[in-house]
Amino acid sequence: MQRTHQLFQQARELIPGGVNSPVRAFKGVGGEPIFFERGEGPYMWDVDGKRYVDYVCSWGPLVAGHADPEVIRRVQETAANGLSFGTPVELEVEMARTLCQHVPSLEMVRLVNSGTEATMSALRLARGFTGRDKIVKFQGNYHGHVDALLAQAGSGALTLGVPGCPGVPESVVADTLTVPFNDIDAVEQCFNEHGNQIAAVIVEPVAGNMNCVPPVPGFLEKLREVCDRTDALLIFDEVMTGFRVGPQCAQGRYGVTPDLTCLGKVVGGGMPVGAFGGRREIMEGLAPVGGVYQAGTLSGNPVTMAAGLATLERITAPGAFEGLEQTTTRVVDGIKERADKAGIPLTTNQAGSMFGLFFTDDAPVTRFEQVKACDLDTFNRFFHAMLEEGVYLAPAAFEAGFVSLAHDETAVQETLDAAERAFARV
Ligand code: HOZ
Repeated sequence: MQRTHQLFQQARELIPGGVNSPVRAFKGVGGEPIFFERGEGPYMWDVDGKRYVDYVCSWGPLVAGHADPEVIRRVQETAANGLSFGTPVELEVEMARTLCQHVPSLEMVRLVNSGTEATMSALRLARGFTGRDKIVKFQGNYHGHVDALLAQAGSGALTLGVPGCPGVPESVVADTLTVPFNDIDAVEQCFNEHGNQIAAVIVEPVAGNMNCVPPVPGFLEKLREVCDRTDALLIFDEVMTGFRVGPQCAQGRYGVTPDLTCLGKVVGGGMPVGAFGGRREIMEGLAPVGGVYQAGTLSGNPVTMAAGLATLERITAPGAFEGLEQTTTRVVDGIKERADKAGIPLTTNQAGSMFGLFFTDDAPVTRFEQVKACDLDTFNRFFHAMLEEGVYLAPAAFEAGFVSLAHDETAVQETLDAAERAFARV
């Protein structure tokens, strides 16, 4: 680990914490982050030459695996013609058409450069459309680092134990109402108190930033019902779940259609991207048609579109998603079997190609409080043991895991053998 250690020392001098996104810093699990330099299929190699089976997949986007030859070919071909024009390009029309075809709620879509931009813009649009200010978010859900949405957020804010966020004025979060995820009664109560002032409810339909927690039956339906009753908009943040929990995203899987949808990650196939869309009458509130302003120099750039389109073709091909889901089940069930054999309490969740490992016997895990009560020390020991065994899991107990189309039988078996050895020594 010589070179990775040296690079981290240099990085710490030049970049706050040595990282460009907090969860990467290994603060939750201890130790130092690893620098990587190459990926192929289900594997990636660190700068010291060690190989790992990867279950982070760049935090979700790499559903086709690392350096998928077709994705790389399309990126190279497109890049050769120029990286960005700051004008409309044909590939963004193709992307918009592809998204509207596969995502049930989309009639129109706007492309941006990150999931954070997508949620921030969707919120502004919802407020502009309804003429109301209040928004409802769920505890432990994370919607990027949007000021108004950092209240009781998951992901890095949770891992680092940041209760609020310095720099976010109280006035900015004054209209953010937070409710426990998967708590239907709390939603009802919140709407009874504030219903006619609420512009929107924003939710990760499968929570993926408090580990992986699917919705309980009736939860998403309840959100749809209260929004319909009060003329609030329902926003699904599918940045993580988009093309990850189903070929029609979470809204297709659970049969609940939001008014607005935020996307990112898989849609860019590993290039920076975000998107938000929904019903035409709402989307036409955006400038230049309507008055809600939103813009971006690199939005819809052709190279990102090429990577995203090639990736979406792979995951929406007939049978592809079903195969990916089966592989994920084999990984998750296999790890659980080995934990049981070793006598270690482990509960698992799975939604499509996303999964969660919880060191607890309090099953099923459906609530934020249960997630926070898990045995973090055992998770951290397991994480490091897996790392030694050549398996890269997310370096925090509050992040979901991801499987790709490239995870074949060999990679899965390597993972399960590694888990058996890791459980023997945690
Ligand atoms: N927000 C991401 C996890 N939910 C982490 C992104 C990163 O560190 O790259």
